[in-house]
Amino acid sequence: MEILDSRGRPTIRVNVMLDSGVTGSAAVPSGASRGRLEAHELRDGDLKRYLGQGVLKAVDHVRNEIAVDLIGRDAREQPAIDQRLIELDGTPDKSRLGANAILGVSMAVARAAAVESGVPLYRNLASSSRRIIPMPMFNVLNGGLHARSSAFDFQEFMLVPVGAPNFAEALRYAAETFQALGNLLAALGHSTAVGDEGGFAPRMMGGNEAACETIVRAIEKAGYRPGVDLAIALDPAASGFRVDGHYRLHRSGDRLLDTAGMIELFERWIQRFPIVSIEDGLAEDDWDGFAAMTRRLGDRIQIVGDDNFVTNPSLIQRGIDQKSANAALIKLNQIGTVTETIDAVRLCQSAGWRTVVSHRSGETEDAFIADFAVGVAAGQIKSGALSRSERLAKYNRLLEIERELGDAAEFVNPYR
Ligand code: 2PG
Ligand code: MG
Repeated sequence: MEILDSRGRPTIRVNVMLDSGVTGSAAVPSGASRGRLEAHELRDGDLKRYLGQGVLKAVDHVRNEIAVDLIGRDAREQPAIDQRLIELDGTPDKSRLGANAILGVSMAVARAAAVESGVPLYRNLASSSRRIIPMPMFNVLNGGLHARSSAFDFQEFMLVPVGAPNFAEALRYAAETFQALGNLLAALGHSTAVGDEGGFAPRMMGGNEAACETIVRAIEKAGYRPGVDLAIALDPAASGFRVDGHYRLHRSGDRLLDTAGMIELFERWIQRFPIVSIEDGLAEDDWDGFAAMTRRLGDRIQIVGDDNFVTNPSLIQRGIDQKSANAALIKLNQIGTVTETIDAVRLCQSAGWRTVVSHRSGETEDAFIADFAVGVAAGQIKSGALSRSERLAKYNRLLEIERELGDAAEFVNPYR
């Protein structure tokens, strides 16, 4: 069925019922700052409904094509189901049936199979016997395409509770700091309205750099030690401000930087601020730049590829070969099935790369990625701020998983 996401735009929810009567349901998220090579999200284009963003065609494909074909198959055979979905679609980017239709079915099947087997979803997805609760990255300042009126060219400024002993404490460190940040912004006379991922989106002077300074102050105000208890991660989402082969930082003083200039800026920042990870610091087509940045900074911080790899094993393989990064962002809807997403994670793990399972800026209350991150032992997750329930749903689910696992739960600082 067609439902609405956290931006009030249509998305798809799929319900699967097995012979036993057991059901599984899943809802598909949607991005704003998308990689060019992501699997295709099918939208109706009918301007009379939801400005053309309806997903009734995708819903129709699930009901009248996918369901008809899958009825009678074994829900426990996720790889076979996903392979069948890929064949049925028949295109390299899932554009015929729609990656949203395909992923909704794939995730709902995984859920139903877990219920049928009487185990939690993370256990049913498990590819490792270790139960690693992911280190979270909490988005606290929003910019770029996620907050068009904010002062930040960079899309995401995140808090990473590297010193927390477990997930519940990590959540507390970050929630207290998020509130301290809100109080600090208010005291400075800035807006505390939030962007698409729940982080604050003020129009403060000084732009990107001031964002990092203010986060450090908030960490201290909350009583924590910058770099020891809480560190900073960035997702500039640089494809969004790439203009004619340059990077145009127009919200923070209209500077035009080339690739080398961007890398120098990051290097200066790493010396000044407790930054542990930079995702999409350069644009998705700047493959040489990514390799240069990894050579220069990769032994000091995590370099994550998102728009360039789009959770696609063949693009990740290219990145591994060219040493373009040392980590990949993992989003189910960039590639379109659960099995291919697991393959992408495994590929990273076998190359010694780290992985960060990620939400999209358009989300739903579905917390699938929380279970997914634990199941595949991803090690890290980002699911937005400490505000807005579609973001908190994932963190609250991780609290539940950590509690349920008890002593079997491991929480490790991936940057050590
Ligand atoms: C990103 C994502 C999630 P979007 O760039 O990492 O934060 O944004 O879903 O808009 O592509
Ligand atoms: Mg990104």
